[in-house]
Amino acid sequence: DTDSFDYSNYHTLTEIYTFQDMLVAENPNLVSKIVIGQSSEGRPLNVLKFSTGGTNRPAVWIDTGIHSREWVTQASGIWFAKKIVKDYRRDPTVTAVLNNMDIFLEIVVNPDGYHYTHTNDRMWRKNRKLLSNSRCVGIDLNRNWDAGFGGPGSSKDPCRETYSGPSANSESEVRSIVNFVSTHGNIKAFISIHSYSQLLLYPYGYTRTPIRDQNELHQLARRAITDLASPYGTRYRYGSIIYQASGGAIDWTYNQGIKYSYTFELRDTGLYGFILPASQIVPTASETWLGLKVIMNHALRNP
Ligand code: 0X9
Ligand code: ZN
Repeated sequence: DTDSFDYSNYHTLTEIYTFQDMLVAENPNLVSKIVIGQSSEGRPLNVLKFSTGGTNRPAVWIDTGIHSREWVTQASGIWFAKKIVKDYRRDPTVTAVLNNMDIFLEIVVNPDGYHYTHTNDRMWRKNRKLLSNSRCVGIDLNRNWDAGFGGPGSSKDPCRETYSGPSANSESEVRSIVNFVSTHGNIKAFISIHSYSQLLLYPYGYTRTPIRDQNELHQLARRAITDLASPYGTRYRYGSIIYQASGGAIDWTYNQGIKYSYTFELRDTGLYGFILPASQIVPTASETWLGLKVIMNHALRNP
């Protein structure tokens, strides 16, 4: 069961799929699983829905693992899922959020890449789409969104780590989220979680033009990283352009009208980088959760 699940270690894709099904089976009144699509290699794209009722309630979206090698993010996603279930009716913020909003959590946005990091190449970042025009494999799923697609900080070369793909939304893993978000129509916050660098970013990444809500998102980011730092003193930087990247998820969601669009870059700042020791999973997830709660609580109380 999910009480004896080992949250302090990394897990294979199969183990994560089993975890998701166990959590649903144990909490049928709170958690359900939605399959929003299939990866290019045919794996299910699972989203956990945490809901206490209502129809099409305003919602928070959280995703982890769009880049497969960022293992602390999928591990944190697992921890968040369990934390939500444990804290509903115990923690006042989680309870208030879930009494009024739904939470959608996609723990493994890039299952093919994640599987590949276990079997072949721990440092794989992109998906595993085969290309007709190149021997190189995969598209960067955080360059494939329809926001400044193909611009600075992305590459047209399939052999590069930041290859944008042939066209915006060409990738099923992206298109499935785009369809889900568009059809839902009532997402208030969209938080996409990466590692590493200890950053909290808001739009835009594709242009230096400031967003209309720059001031509000900046202040909210400051409050989020302040709470995040409280248990262990982990220091984050925050802002919009810390480095330029085009075709990213949160720029698209922001342009869709989802004001509270953020990207976290979790621990560390480079000592271990993507290969963060498993002993840091629970500390990383738990401090990040404090930052997430600040954003969710703000989204609950503000238009
Ligand atoms: O480059 C990315 O896609 C993200 N960094 S990562 O090292 N995890 O690959 C960050 C994208 C955030 N967008 C902005 N630069 N604003
Ligand atoms: Zn990333």
